[in-house]
Amino acid sequence: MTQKRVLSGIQPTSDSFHLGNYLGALKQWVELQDGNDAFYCIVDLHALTGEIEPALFRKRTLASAAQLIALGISPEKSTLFVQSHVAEHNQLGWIMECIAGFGEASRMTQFKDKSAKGGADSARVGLFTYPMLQAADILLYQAHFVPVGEDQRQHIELTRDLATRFNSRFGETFRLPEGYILKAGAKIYDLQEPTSKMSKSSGSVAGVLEIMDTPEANTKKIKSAATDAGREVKFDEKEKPGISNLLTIHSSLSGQSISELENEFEGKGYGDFKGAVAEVVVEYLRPIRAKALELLEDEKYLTELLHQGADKARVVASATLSDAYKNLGLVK
Ligand code: ATP
Ligand code: LTN
Repeated sequence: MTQKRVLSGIQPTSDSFHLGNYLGALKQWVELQDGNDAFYCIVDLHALTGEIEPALFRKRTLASAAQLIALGISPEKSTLFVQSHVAEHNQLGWIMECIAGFGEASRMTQFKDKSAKGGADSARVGLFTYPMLQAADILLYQAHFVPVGEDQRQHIELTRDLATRFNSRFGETFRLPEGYILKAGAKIYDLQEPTSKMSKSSGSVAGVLEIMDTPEANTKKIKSAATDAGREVKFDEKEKPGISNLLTIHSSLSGQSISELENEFEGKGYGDFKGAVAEVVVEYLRPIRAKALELLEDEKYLTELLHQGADKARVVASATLSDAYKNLGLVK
């Protein structure tokens, strides 16, 4: 059986990834590198749609690479690269903008949410065209699967729509990708506001469990997580969003099922339960943080590795782009 192509991306928008990124997406990235041909991209151009802090870009891109490797992405098994190193992403991105309708782009909830936060007038055009660049990221690699969290489902649907439209109008060019979105862990919530998603750029500091945080900081965040009325440890997303979120986190990291955890903590209070969650999180992250810090000591190794990744990615991306140009009738 031939290997399946996998592609995904993550923005270098903070010094540290958080547990939502890991459980929603990165854990699946690690699993899918076995037996598949995986391409993983640090999408720095997408990160330009948020606050632009030149001094932080380099630092955060390298920190992202170090964390991805520490979390288990193996540069031998997967192709790890930076989006801006492969110019084909912008080139196909423009084509996708010319295929997409203004109306369908206006329906993207990520755009609506993020632009509403800063006031519609201050939203930049790049935030609006973001999903078309994302479609290019995916289609360039002829990906079968795209491991992402629940919040990205709509962008994957748009990507499929754009590919279908292009193929039927200009001839078979792109594979239709499928989202690879798990049921459990696909949406991890902010610890302080358990009805909003845990987010790098918009979460409350106290509500986001960062991979690079110290054990003490993460323990404190878990112990002061917002809890719900009552004192029973039960999974009930409607009535007990805070406890349900902590149950999902514990279960995803420890491998214990939610019902096993409910039984284990029957008759005990929220305090005991939070202590147990903190221990599971801290022990899980301890070696990962240590490994990432060690990798960050060797910037030369990290940049070389990313350049090698980009060289491999470019081979695939340029073949797809040249097909797309040819089918569009652009003169070679
Ligand atoms: P930002 O806040 O800067 O938009 P983010 O924290 O949402 O960042 P991204 O870089 O946009 O992170 O996303 C990386 C991956 O992590 C995506 O696949 C996304 O679906 C997933 N992801 C992000 N937040 C969560 C979450 N709270 N729960 C589950 N998955 C998540
Ligand atoms: N939009 C995604 C990040 C992203 C991505 C991609 C994910 C950019 N390009 C390609 C999968 C495939 C996000 O906000 N999480």
